[in-house]
Amino acid sequence: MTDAVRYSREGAIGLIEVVNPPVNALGQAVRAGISAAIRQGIADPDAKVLVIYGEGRTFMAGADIREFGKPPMPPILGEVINEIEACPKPTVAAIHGTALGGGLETALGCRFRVALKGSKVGLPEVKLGIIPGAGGTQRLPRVAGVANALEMITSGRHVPVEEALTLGIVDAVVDGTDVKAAGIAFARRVVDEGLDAPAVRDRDDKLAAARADRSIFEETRRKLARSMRGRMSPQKAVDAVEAAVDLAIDQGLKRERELITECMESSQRAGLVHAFFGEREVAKVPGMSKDVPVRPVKKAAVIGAGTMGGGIAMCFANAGIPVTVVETSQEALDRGLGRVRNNYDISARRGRYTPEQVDGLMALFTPALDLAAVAEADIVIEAVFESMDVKKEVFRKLDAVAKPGAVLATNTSYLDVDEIAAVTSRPADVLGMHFFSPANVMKLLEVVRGAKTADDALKTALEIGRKLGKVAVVAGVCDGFIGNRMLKTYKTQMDYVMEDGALPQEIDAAITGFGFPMGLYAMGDLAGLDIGYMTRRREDATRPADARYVAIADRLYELGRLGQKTGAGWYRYEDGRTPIPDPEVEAIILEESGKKGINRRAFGADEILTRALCALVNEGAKVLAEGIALRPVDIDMVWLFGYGFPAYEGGPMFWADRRGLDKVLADIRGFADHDPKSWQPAPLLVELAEAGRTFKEWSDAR
Ligand code: 3H9
Repeated sequence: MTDAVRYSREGAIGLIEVVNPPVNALGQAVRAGISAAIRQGIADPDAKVLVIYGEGRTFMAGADIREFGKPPMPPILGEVINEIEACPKPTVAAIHGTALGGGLETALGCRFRVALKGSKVGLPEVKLGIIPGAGGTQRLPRVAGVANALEMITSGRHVPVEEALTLGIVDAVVDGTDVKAAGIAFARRVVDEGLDAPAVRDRDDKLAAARADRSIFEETRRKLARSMRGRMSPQKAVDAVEAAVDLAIDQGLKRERELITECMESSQRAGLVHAFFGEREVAKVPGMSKDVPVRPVKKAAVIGAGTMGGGIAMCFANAGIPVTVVETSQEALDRGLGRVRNNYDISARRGRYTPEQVDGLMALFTPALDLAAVAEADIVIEAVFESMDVKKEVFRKLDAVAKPGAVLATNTSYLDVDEIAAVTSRPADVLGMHFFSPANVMKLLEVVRGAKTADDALKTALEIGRKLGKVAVVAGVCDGFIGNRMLKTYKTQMDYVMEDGALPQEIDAAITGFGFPMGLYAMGDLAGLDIGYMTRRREDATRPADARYVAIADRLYELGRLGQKTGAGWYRYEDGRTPIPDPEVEAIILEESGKKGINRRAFGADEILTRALCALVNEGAKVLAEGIALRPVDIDMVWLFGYGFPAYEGGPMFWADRRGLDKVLADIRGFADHDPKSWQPAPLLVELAEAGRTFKEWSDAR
């Protein structure tokens, strides 16, 4: 046996304990250990029943994801589970925490499953670009029925064990916190009451409905083609469950193995696993000691009750943190909190909250008209109008009233955080917390570290981000930080492509074809064309006189085409939200190209996409070299969680590494031949491409 699995006995109960912190992942040592322990249990003459459970905070949370992409190390999990299932003595899985993926598959290899109240089970493999590969697609339908199994496997949902009990996935749900005791108690019932159950492989009754009416498979495939557009593994999961219905179990298991192998080798798996670890990695700030304390945050304050301020305040309330919301007029305050209430009421109508829960959430808000009301807040987030003068004024006042040690954050999306910090007597407490709109929905939070921001203030902001359910990424100070700075370069290139020959719908189709949920211009219509217009007017003063300037968006703005809210922008809208290409826009584009004497040419989707991605990667390389982003993975997570970059592509820097930086550079050089001014290859990209290295290798070596 290995150290990762222990065998012991209490009376007639053989105990197999998995000890592989933090989540008892089923790495090679655990697999070998379980296999050995099962054999030991079989050989132990005094053991009548065997109980498998996990030490620490959880049952097994699945296969060890770190082993993906490496040569398989025997024994493979499917074989170990077959061994459990073939065990001549009854086996009991005692579940606490989460039994996910290979964890649930292991439990399904047992004759019985008992779970502590509050724990969860699920097969979340599709979220990693694979399918359950150790029998989950064959055994789950046999206990839960085909429809339930398809829903669970294709969504990856973590199912509360109380629900799993009604679905037939677990046999008992018990109170208590001691999983070993719960396992032993259940095992005693097996001995004393002679409880018996067939092996899951021998159960066929729940497959009958889908055998009689197979329409569920096509229907599920059709739905997934829409809801999981571009994703390979959910479709493969349907194939695997269908095999459970069509084939004898051993053939079904074989088919499942073939299908997971295809998924394992796919680039989607690589991208999604990068996203899984990336989401966790960004929380760790290189160079920051573990000993840096987090300041306690019991109360928060948000200055400004506009769309952004209201959304940020909702994040705190949702996390159970009381929040004071400050505005300058009663009217603005009423309007802001009215919008918040309305948002909660909508969620309540959709069944997310009861009316009492909404009242409870609203009770966490304290409206205020005087900035002095923030005096007790441990963190204050300013979300006022995006103007340096206005923000400085707020921070001067904040400095006078906020309590010592409070973290003072600005929600600016591009302004210089150091300049704002400098008007206070405590720049070490000042940083940026850039939420994305709608703030209560979007998962990205850029935490902007100023030159003088203290480590503990930064760590506190990251920790708060985590509590609010965000993916918090550290960024340095520059215009637009990580995300908006890269967005600007990419958008500029797309504007050039439009002026040189493509239409908005062609550009958007290339982008959504890659997997973004929305096109760049449809997104602009959603945000409102007034936002970009204001930004461009702000930039007028600093834009070099000889810079190429595309005025198409200005023309639309001047016509009152502000996007969805006015029924027209880059597209026109008949139902308020479906973009319809508009000949009027095309005429304006042709006119603007004509004014500059541009001989418009056709752009294929591939060229558009390559230009878009190369623009992102080139700017990303500059962002990295300047230290604005700490690692390439930080850029990737910004783009996944803030801008809809398809998770299965991993993010722009991951995409570039996989494509090969030499190829990316060659493309950029090709574009530069025609437009050297806007396509200057980033020095870091050139250095790495010429050395045959990747962004990740460069980052890991630092
Ligand atoms: C599978 O099972 C395939 C099989 O069907 C077929 C095989 C043939 N492996 O999330 P946390 C690490 S696919 C390796 O912060 P929480 C994680 O990176 C698998 N490492 O904790 C982190 O490391 P660090 C199906 C893993 O309490 C640490 O553990 N299973 C794994 O917020 C703590 O994680 C899944 O997809 C793993 N499987 O959440 C479940 N899981 O401290 C994936 C976690 O160095 N896991 N780590 O940053 C989860 O969803 C969450 O981790 C869980 C706990 C809900 C369990």
